Amino acid sequence: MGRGTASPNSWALGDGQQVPWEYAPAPESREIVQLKSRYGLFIGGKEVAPRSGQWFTDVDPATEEQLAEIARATVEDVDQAVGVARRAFKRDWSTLPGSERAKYLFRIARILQERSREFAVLESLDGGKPIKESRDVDVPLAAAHFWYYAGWADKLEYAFPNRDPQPLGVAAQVIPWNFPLLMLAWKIAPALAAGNTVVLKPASATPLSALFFADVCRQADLPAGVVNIITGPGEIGQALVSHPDVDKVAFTGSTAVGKEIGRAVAGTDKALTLELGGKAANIIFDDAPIDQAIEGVVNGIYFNQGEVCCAGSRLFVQESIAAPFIERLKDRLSTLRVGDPLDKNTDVGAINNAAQLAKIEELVEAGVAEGADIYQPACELPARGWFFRPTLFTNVAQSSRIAQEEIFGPVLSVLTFRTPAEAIEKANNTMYGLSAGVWTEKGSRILDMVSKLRAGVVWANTFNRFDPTSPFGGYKESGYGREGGMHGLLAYLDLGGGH
Ligand code: TAP
Repeated sequence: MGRGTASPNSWALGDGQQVPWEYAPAPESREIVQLKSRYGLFIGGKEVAPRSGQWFTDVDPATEEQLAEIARATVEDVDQAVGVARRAFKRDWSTLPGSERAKYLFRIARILQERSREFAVLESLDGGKPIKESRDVDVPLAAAHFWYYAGWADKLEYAFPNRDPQPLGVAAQVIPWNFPLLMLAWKIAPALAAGNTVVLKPASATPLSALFFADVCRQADLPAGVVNIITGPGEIGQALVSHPDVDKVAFTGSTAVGKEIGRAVAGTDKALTLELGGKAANIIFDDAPIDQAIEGVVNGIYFNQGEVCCAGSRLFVQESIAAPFIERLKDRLSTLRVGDPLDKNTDVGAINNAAQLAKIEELVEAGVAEGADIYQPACELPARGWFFRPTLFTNVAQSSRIAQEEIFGPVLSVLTFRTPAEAIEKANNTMYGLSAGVWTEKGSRILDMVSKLRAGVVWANTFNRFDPTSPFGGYKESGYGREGGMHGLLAYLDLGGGH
């Protein structure tokens, strides 16, 4: 299986000898995060105990140790949170001028930046993601969303001229565990900028950053009830999105749950946006800048352990360069450092939860059983925690499960093509349509491919780039509606004459 060595780094001595070396541990201190033993619900600006009197355990995926106990909300708690959000909408938030709402959003953005180290450590502790990613991507991007939408709050009539943009009311928002703080920002920032109030349910595996965000709301003096956070299992999410006094539902997560939510909302006048799964094609032409493309492929699938809805999980390499490209990719894989998420040198952290690890293992076994060739570098995995080696499959059939199903893990399926038409046909042969990547030096080819790929986002000569000004969303079973940019505002507004 493995080809690499435990220590892929070495100095050449000039006489042909290689002296191997290892990275010294460089752990970020977790002292900055002060965890309480228990977290209640955040309703009406206060932390309240759940009516159930029940709590569930939140664990660190890298150690399997308990981080805190989290409140298990009841349907009555959901009802209370929606009622509080409704009153805050009527009494405070919808009556404030946009420029006043903007002040709160700017304040939240600034506090997130001031507390960025704390949030970065927290995201890595709770989610298993490498600290360099939570520090350089999750937290700065979350703050950037609040900065960006703060700027829109008093300019809605300029964003939609000759219309009458009005907030929808109470937004029910349900988010997943792969980017807990960032998904919260994607949901809360545009909702608040547009004048809505929210009730948000984080994933049960990663509730902490949302609960710390409650503290940010208090610090920013946000009027009570404008943001409410409830925690609990999927059925509490179901109760929230089905609540009759909710005007808008925004969900990010699996396609299966997205369909359930679609059914729950059907026949009501609730507005709905769904951000679901993906199986993105990353397409490498023979004239691509190869060094950059290798980095783009690695970033595309191993960033956040591949637990990314828009991950470049299907690699299409033009046949003429496939063999050398795959060799170089394997060499690059052998240099990835897998381990402690809090270590600043770690490239691939822990898998978020045990169920997800089991799903990855099952699909990788299916890939082997279906006859694909597996490559995994011979890196050592920590003895405790949920870890999985970066994995690459070659000889993959289009019909194989690993080419069709979303694995949501550090697993890449490599396929080949000869012509641009064949690349398009194979890339579009999926039930998903969230994202894609094209690597070539020809601008005209990029434009041609972009117009034919059925994907909401297409990156050219880069991958996994996010910006608050840019809309993001899918085709087909990847969902509908857009988040980010002006499109993201639109999802929280009634422009008059229907939305
Ligand atoms: P889901 O089960 O879809 O969970 C996402 C969120 O929905 C969580 O907050 C979850 O709560 C809640 N939820 C579960 N069942 C619900 C229901 N019937 N009604 C309303 N809310 C409900 O996703 P997951 O278990 O976190 O991940 C499983 C798969 O989802 C992954 O393998 C991946 O394919 C996909 N996924 C996609 C994305 C994106 S960004 N598209 C992100 C994460 C996961 P609990 O956490 O309490 O169950």
